[in-house]
Amino acid sequence: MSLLIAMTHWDVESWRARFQRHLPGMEIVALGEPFDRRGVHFAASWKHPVGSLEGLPMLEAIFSLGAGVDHLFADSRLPDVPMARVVDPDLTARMTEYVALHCLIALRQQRRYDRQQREAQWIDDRNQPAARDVRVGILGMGVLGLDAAGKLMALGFDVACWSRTRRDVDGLASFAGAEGFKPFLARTDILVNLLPATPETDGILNRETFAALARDSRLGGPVIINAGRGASQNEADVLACLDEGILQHATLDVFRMEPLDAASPFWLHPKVTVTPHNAAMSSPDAICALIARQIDRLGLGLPLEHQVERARGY
Ligand code: NDP
Ligand code: OXD
Repeated sequence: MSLLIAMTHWDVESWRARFQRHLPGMEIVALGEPFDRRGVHFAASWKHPVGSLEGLPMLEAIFSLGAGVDHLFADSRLPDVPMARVVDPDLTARMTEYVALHCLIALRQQRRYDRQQREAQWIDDRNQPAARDVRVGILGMGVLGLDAAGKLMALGFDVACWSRTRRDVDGLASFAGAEGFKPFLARTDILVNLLPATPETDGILNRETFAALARDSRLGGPVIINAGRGASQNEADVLACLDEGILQHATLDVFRMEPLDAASPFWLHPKVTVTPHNAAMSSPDAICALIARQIDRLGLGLPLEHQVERARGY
């Protein structure tokens, strides 16, 4: 019985060694080398090549090596077996750190103070809004959104969320579906995107969305933070809205094309913060341990945890 490592861009040998440690009885094989296709019961994928999981007659499950699964659905020939994704407390905590960091930078106007420091300017400015005066709106209230929302509320921010289905969380204003979208945006000063990339969320961060954000922000204008997926942003609209003052600042961890091209205008834009898709790095060991646990569950006849719903696309 074997587990197939099906990845591009990552170092296969370090993953093989980790899987071997966590699954001592399992043969670990990888794309690009000869292996018995009938022996493969499990596949661990990060951006596997289209069609490369076909022709595995004993395949029982596919594991995404990340929290996102858009890379799985990018394969139009994906076998119809159960799929699971990464949900890991360490990854979740890191995403919350990222979101809280960038909300606090916006709240405390840190970029302005950085500028003033470079210019040796001491401006005694007492006009600091309190966190309670700043409305954060989180798109996507799943594992990551919920954790970030709780901690932002603990910092005092006025937090709302938008998701497919409503959330009943104390102190959190919940909006859902198409009818909830505009009211949600209208009370948002900092828009945080933690949505998965699906056909429905493609390009959701666009001019119309930005124009519907609150115009009476204590921060002086709407701020966006995208740590979900690049496919959710219309990049031409982000740049145009920053230049036109419809947006005040954009912090972007994800892009339509990654790595971001050296010629991209995002790099040098004065109102953009770029991070290299590392808002929430996953610990490879934690991922292998999670997959080993899932395989144990299947062996015991239990369903996979964190199962991906094919019809929803996440
Ligand atoms: P979950 O699946 O737990 O949550 C997804 C949320 O998005 C749910 O609240 C869901 O609604 C909502 N949603 C999905 N589609 C729609 C839609 N069409 N309209 C409204 N709401 C929608 O995912 P996670 O929180 O674990 O992760 C979110 C994403 O973050 C990942 O898919 C990945 O793309 C990204 N990510 C980025 C990382 C980085 O380093 N930048 C690291 C890890 C993840 P409902 O609750 O109703 O189902
Ligand atoms: C993920 C990511 O999906 O790192 O885990 O983007």
